[in-house]
Amino acid sequence: MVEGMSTVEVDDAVIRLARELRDEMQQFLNEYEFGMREIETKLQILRDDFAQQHSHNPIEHLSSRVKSVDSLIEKVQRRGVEPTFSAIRDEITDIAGVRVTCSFVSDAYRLFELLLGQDDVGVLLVKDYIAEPKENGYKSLHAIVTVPVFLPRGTVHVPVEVQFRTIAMDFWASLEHKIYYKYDKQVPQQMLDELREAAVTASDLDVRMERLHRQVHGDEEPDPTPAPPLREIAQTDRPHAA
Ligand code: 0O2
Repeated sequence: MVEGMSTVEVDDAVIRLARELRDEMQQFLNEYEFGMREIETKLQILRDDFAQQHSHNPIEHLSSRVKSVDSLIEKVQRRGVEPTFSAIRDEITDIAGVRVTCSFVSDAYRLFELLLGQDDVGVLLVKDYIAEPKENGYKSLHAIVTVPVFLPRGTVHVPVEVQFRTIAMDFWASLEHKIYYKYDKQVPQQMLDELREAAVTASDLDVRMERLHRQVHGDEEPDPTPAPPLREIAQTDRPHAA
């Protein structure tokens, strides 16, 4: 066999394999993109209906992202997940993420209840970092939900991480994130202390702003249902179902 010919055959096989892998990866990520869009639409509908009913917009900002391939690979390695699509699908539940930035804490809880109460939304996990902030001061209400996506090849139930927070919590989290990466995760103690104090200040601001808002709007808006404490909720257990 001529030496060069076998090299060409191997190259073709490698290229075919690479293309197959690329297509499989694209199909894998597309499912998360579609699930994310379903959740976004649900939140937009809740926002528009809420704004019409209560004459204030509960969502200041809605953002979403599908994890980049690099960041997904980093998480797969860090968590020691088997590098197969099936294992990644089972183990990594924040490939699709939606962030809901609300004006007030009560809006965050209300939207959480309304989204998680929908019949086609499954609940995998709730972490209430508003009721129980993280040690560093981080606050947000996290839920991993599943949403059905109807495709020609069948229905897939896609997990989406939804984070509900206020503008003040979002401001704090984005600054903390920048500091964390600027110092390559070795943030000086004095700065960590200041961040914790700033988190308390942000919470105070949330309380004051909501109090002012209620004074202006009177009692026309009901008190939000308190959120469940920090815990895991099995998919079959649907405490938020309407
Ligand atoms: P990105 O780019 O925002 O998605 P892990 O994901 O392994 O770190 P876990 O337990 O799966 O941890 O998730 P957890 O605690 O629910 O938090 C996941 C996401 O919440 C993070 O995603 C951040 O967006 C946010 N978050 C959690 N803790 C903090 C914090 O202390 N500070 C800030 N600024 N954000 C936080 P990613 O994947 O880190 O990044």
